[in-house]
Amino acid sequence: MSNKTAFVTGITGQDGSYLSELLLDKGYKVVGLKRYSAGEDKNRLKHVSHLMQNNNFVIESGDICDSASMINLLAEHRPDEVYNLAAQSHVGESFRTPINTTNINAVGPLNILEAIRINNLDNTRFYQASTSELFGDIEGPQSEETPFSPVSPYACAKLYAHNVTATYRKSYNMYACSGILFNHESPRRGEHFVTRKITKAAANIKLGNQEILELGNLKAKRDWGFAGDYVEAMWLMLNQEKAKDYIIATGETHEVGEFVEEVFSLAGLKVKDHVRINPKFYRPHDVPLLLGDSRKAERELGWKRKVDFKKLARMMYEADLEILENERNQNE
Ligand code: NDP
Ligand code: GDR
Repeated sequence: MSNKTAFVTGITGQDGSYLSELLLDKGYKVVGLKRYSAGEDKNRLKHVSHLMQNNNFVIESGDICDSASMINLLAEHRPDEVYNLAAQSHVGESFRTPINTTNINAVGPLNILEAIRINNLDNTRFYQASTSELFGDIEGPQSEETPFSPVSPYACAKLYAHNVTATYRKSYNMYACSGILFNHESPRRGEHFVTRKITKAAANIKLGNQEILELGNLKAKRDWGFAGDYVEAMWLMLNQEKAKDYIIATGETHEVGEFVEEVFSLAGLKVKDHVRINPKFYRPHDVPLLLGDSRKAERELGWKRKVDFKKLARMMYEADLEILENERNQNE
């Protein structure tokens, strides 16, 4: 068992919860960063609430945009590993809030790198959550050799973070790397992302709570994996001899429309009876096709995905159905 400390930003998000479970299982102390909110914390922390009794799990309040809070928290905890998962992670939203997105997704990681440097944390390893969105218009298969061509404020800010992480690695000899992760989903996926929006709506329609699901571009193709598989790759990347960037993907691509078909057929529903297109959900520019080539990670890290497209769709639909049925039973 490890007696290391990991500092994880984005603890209230999908990946923060799976990564915390993995690290606690390995014996780490996990310090999770949560930003202040005037609202209830209970709901935001629901995916990690089962970890709260664990003495090795600590929540700290802070914000990656506030360099003072990053410097102070890293000085206090002196972590062995820092995983920067915090982001404004919705690509569509980044067109509506480009400045906020850039502050969080570009300046935020820089604040953390500077906090490591200023505190002389020479042995601290840094993981940056990079993304397949960096490839933008360059159609797949995308590997570590594929050039970047971002097409959203989200991806432009993430490209800055990707580059500045490599710059700190080269300039200060830091163990700093980026995982270029393709879309990964789970029952804990935020409800505004397309997979979860679809599985939740199908479950609601099945139970008679909803009639219509409105979506945008059904033609976009995505390489969808399971978040639980992907957080293992993050840990592997920080536990090598040398820091390197890796692609993490399934090597399969599917249209958004195929995900709809798969989930609606699980629910025994006809897509044409319930799904409508609303231009409101289109983006000014959408990434057309993502298909990752993660052979380098498979070869060098020994990483392999376990959950495929159909299993993922079923896992998410069944989890949403169960949540809604439990809610209905509680209200009866
Ligand atoms: P989520 O959107 O579920 O989680 C994002 C987290 O970041 C939330 O906990 C959010 O907190 C936190 N956060 C946002 N702004 C700040 C801030 N200023 N200071 C501190 N915390 C902040 O994302 P995922 O878990 O899905 O993704 C994790 C990371 O991986 C993100 O960086 C994302 O861009 C990246 N990524 C995700 C992929 C995916 O398919 N899931 C693929 C490739 C990359 P709050 O609750 O307060 O909003
Ligand atoms: P993405 O995920 O943009 O790939 O970013 P999202 O689920 O938001 O969109 C996937 C595709 O579905 C199309 N789409 C819709 N999307 C949403 N959200 N809502 C809709 O109603 C809808 N209808 C169609 C989108 O246009 C797009 O083509 C995710 C995030 O997790 C990023 O943080 C991460 O970096 C990338 O994956 C890899």
